[in-house]
Amino acid sequence: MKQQLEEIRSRALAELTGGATEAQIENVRVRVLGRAGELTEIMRRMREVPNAERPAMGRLVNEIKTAIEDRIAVLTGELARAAMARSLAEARLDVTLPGVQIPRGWLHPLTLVRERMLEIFAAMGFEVVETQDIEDDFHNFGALNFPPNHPAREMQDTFFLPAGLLLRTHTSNGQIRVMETRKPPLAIVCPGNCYRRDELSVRASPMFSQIEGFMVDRTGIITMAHLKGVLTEFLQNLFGAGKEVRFRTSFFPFTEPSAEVDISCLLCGGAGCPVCKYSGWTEILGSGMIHPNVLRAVGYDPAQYQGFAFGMGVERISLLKLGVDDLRLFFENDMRFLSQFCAASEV
Ligand code: 2NL
Repeated sequence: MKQQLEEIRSRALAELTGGATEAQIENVRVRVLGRAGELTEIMRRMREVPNAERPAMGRLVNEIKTAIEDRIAVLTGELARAAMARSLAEARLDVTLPGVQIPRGWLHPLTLVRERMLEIFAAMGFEVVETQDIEDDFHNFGALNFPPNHPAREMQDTFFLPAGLLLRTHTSNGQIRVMETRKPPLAIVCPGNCYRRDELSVRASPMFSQIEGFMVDRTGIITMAHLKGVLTEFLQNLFGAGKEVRFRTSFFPFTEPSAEVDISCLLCGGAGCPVCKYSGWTEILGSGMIHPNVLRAVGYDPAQYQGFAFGMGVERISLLKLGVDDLRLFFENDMRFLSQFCAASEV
């Protein structure tokens, strides 16, 4: 048995040399130390050994077992160190390299201008209400005192849909819907997209956006003076305190009296230049006192309630505000254009 043990030891240690692979090491471990391994087998036959020799034989078995286990631990450690060294050499990581820049988005210039406009109205106490783009004839035309044969109601101006519906041509529908469901005092602004059958051009688009607004209370409370005050405050806040504001008589079916509102030309400041066609003024928005027929249509008694309303195009104001000369640039989404407004917090 002693002879056998020495053979197991010398064979195992001969195989467990410096160049041994992981597989070779594992082979030896299973063959010698495994559950059915050579040393385990010897242990099982220990009772064949005479009593006197048994302790010495036991010590020898343990000594060989420990020697082989130690050798395996050393070799396994060497293999692991070599693997780590290889991995460190191959996968070099430079933690000082700059990271991958993730480009950061920003708001579209039309959104920036619209938000700025709404902010000014909100600061004056107006509430922002959004309603649907698809509307019926009553909320887009009828309630707004459009006569039955008004040209806006014709096929060539408006996108009509089946079932008597259409794409709203202004955001007045939102105001009609608010007045139908709520009682004054009300101060509301309605932003949103509008649609008209226009060719896309430098100054027109079949889809555009508006902000309309109105303020209504009992007769005598909201007057033309409030119209002038609110719109002057709005325009001087948006375009600069030094801008002059002018109210000019006009006509809309839904207001009486009506006023067009101009500001002194942004380019020449009123002196006259090709942009303002030497008038010194730029037309910005339309306004007026809400027509009694409109008040009646939403169920308000015109003898009891009165107020003003106004409407303006967001694209037109954006062109002026940002110094852009072609409306189509807002819709093409060319990054060379949009990126000029990525720091436009000063809008
Ligand atoms: C313009 C002119 C205007 C209104 C819109 C309005 C709405 C209701 C009642 C009365 Cl519900 N009026 N809106 C009033 C005057 C002018 O827009 O040039 N827009 C671009």
